Amino acid sequence: MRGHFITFEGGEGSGKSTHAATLAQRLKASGIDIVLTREPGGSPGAEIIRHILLSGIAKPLGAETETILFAAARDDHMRSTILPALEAGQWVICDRFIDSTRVYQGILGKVDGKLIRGLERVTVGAAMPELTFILDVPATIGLARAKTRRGAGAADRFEAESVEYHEHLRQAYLALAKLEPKRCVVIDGRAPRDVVADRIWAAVNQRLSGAPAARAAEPAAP
Ligand code: T5A
Repeated sequence: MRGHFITFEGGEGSGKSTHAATLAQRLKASGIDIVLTREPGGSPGAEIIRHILLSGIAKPLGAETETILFAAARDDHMRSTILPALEAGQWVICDRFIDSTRVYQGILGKVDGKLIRGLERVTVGAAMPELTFILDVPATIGLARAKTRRGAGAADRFEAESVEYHEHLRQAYLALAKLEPKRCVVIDGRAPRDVVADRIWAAVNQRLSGAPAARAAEPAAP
């Protein structure tokens, strides 16, 4: 049986890593076999490309080259981590995925949609996420959280962009969610952590077959 594929998206500091990890723990505690992963990265080859992208050394090459690098990382991640896990019946939770490319490179970076869709077809094909949580927080809140979390460390390539850039990003995610309401669930990331976690848990149980609540409701085998 193929496992389920869930992704977390949103701006910087919106709580993706926190809630991807919380959901993974809750599913594990319910007896579901989970792979928690992230992009860019999630496989040895893709982690090398992550380092190049987030250091900012590829920025002077332009948004198209960055898009191709994100796609190269995704291709390795799909083949090494995501597809084998799904084929083995595990559930995959990924912190950022294709919507990050659509929004950061496509909408903000103005990279041609044809290139983005073509790379998506080659790297992801039919293995699209079934459920995507878009954590929504105003850019000022997200950037402040990201800054507190990183402490004295320097902002990475994308965190270093302006507040206007990040607010535009937020609106782009909300527009994307409207285009794909079956897959995307927008969650208010300003709510307290436990409230956000409970909303995510409820959506997983409502939308995915074989989720813990659905399994509990199934009649016991004779
Ligand atoms: N990128 C990525 C692209 O441009 N294209 C692509 O195709 C892909 C895949 C990745 C960068 O790469 C870009 C986008 C990104 O800029 P990253 O280091 O992986 O960079 O960073 P982010 O994904 O942005 O992750 P962040 O760590 O900045 O943010 P998260 O994961 O959204 O936030 P999280 O969970 O770490 O939380 C931040 C802080 O807020 C607190 C947490 O405890 C933490 O301290 N927090 C809350 N506080 C109050 N209330 C809540 N409800 C809270 N939830 C979390």
